[in-house]
Amino acid sequence: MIDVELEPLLQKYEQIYIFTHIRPDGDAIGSSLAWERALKQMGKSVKLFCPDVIPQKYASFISDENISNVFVAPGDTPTLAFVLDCSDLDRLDYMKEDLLKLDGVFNIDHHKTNLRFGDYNLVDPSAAATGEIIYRLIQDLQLELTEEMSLFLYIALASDTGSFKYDNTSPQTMYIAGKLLEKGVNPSFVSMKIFDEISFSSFLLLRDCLQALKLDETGKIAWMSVDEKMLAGYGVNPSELDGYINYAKNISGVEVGAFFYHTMDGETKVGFRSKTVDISSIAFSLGGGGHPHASGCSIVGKPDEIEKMVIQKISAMLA
Ligand SMILES: [Mn+2]
Repeated sequence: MIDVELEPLLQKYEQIYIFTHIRPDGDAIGSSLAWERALKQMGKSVKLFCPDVIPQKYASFISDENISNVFVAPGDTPTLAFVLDCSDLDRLDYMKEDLLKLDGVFNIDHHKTNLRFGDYNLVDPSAAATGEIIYRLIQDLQLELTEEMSLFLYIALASDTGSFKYDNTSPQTMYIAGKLLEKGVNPSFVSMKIFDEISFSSFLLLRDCLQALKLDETGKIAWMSVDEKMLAGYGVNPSELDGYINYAKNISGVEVGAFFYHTMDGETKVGFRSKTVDISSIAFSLGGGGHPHASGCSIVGKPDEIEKMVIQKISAMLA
């Protein structure tokens, strides 16, 4: 699974950079923060990078945190980069080029489609979240799992399993979650802050989306769309759209939920969720990626044409 001995490799570097993906989710943020704390315990100088802003809902957990969206050149110090939760380097967006300035790239991920782009690769698709892999590394390196690290890892696991509801939730996931609770993590606080609470402005936007929700003639595909103007109208940040798609997917009889976010620059971000079918092939065929039941892609074109094309692709797949 891992193609290098981690400990001797870490001994070679005093400085370590950690990168995670654009539109960071709980796994990206939680696994990166836990790994940062772990490496700091080993006496390393660590910097965290993400090519995006961190959604507001994480603020209460990482208020003292500095995840930079501006790259800082490492100078003359040899620097090892860890890339967490990224199936390919395009997920680093404008920070992709910065990796080339570093001395080694260590890829840690759980997407089965991971391109193994690193000099070293630790890819385990059986892990429900990158946070699961980080938990195991912390154990293997015999580091202290603090309450704070446990909280970060719990957020990672809960995020990628939809609060332990998706079928990637394994006995291993629950075992680790149990160990994290033993460290003092409060599960109801995490669920409320990360998954349940939404701002009132986001609620108003959601109400508009639900009003315009569409169902195809078979009743198996439901979709919603928003454009950047609607978001601006309510003062909603795109990161707050997470979770809207579940309303479409959760309707009885619906197999696939789709969500379209049309931006001003002519790009549409499409999200897919499915109950049982593997929907990721559609995201891949459109240049995106993800997991069997949760994936997404970006398409440039006219909003109504994109919606029509995507819904046709889903219909063809379900037929
Ligand atoms: Mn993940």
